Amino acid sequence: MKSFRLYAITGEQFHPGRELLEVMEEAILGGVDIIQLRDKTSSRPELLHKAKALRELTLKHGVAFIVNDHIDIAMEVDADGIHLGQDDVSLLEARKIVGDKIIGISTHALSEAFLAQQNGADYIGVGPVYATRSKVDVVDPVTVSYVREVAQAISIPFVAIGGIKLHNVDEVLDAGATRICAISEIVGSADVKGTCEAFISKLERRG
Ligand code: TZP
Ligand code: MG
Repeated sequence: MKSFRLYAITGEQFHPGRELLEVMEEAILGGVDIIQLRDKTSSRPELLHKAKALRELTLKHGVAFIVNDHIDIAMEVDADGIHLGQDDVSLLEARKIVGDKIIGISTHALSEAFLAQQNGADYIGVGPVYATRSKVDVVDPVTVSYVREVAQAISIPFVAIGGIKLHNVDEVLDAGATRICAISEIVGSADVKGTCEAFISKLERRG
């Protein structure tokens, strides 16, 4: 898997009146190097349409494209990978379908993180670090000290997620995260590109 550091997930509810593609392209121009289509409300044809468009956009810019939940759509548009939660199809089942595509797994506890690592996840999501309103039925924040534990215990790439903003990302990086993911702070920004550039300069300061 190509390395990544700033991961943006779609969240159209955060940019009313602005087009999905326009917002995500701004994010890419600001330095995002991996994008996930996460959409819990659209119909399958709508999802497929968005996935095709984002696949084209990400290919144009050479950034990775991940589809949340829908393995069939990921396969149909030849996405780079899929992202699955603890209640989705199992990693081992998914691996049989997607072959060597990227598989990312959401984790909230070390036991889940170790299992994902052992079963061949390409990366894990670690969160929510802070409280977030971007996900329904979200578990309690795992906290930055948990991020520190993961950084010490896990050897596959992990991405910190959940309530991460420009104003608190430094403490997540201090805890050992080298990859950051955000929805609302990026796509809900009045200056999407500038926000991504600011994240990147904080990431770069840590090397
Ligand atoms: N998984 C854990 S927290 C979260 C997801 C999808 C939502 C993150 O959104 P935000 O707006 O960056 O808090
Ligand atoms: Mg899911």
